[in-house]
Amino acid sequence: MLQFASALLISDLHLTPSMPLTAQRFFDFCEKEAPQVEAVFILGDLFEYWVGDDTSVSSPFQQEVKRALANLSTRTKTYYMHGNRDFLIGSSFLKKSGMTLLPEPTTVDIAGDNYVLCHGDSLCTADVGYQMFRRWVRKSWIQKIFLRLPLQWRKSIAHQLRGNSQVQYQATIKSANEHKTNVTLDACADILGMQSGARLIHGHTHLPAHHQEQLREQHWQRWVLSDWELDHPDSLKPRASALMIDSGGVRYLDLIKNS
Ligand SMILES: [Mn+2]
Repeated sequence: MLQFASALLISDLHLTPSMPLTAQRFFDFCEKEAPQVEAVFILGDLFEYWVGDDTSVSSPFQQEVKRALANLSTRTKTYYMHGNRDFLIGSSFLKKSGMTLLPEPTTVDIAGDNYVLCHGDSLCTADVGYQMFRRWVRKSWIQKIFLRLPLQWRKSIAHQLRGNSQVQYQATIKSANEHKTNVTLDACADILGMQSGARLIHGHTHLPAHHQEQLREQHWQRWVLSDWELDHPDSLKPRASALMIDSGGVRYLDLIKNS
């Protein structure tokens, strides 16, 4: 098992050229906070969307993110796990950025405790439609076909899927059905196996919090990572944080106050 004395965990930055302040905070994070720990874990949805490594060559923005990651990975170990928006990040981009891909879930030892890491979408098992969609798009033969489509087609498919999930997401929140877009106790218990006192860390739901949870005989702690949003402060509360783990324990690092 991977072992580290200290780590920072982030997810759901949803980086895109139209959110320059969020991107800038990430570049600063790579320079300032990240090199101070032994390992950085990016638990998915680093990018708003990803339609193939071949597109990054022609995108100055993706090149800039790649350079920041490549520089960071020379100073501290940088691990990446696929999210539901950037699961098409492939070996070419990983190699150029110096990140090591982790399978989902992965258990790591940080400062003497075991943590199970995942992006989080696989835990939202109340959303049966989404889980069906997820099983399809994670099939390698489907991905191979998709990656051979012309770039404009790929972009337009990705755009439509994003639009759908946005509409659905908002409808779900309004219909007081929000448990559908959150993780279920059953899925958490499943992923942790039968180990009691286990520790789970994930992103995806954009609901950062520390939970003590229990299902039947099993109990565990769960930390949810925050998304990053620094570009629309009028409509939404600006937010960006990382989870810091070292010999001092587990805590959220507010990256807005500390910028
Ligand atoms: Mn996600």
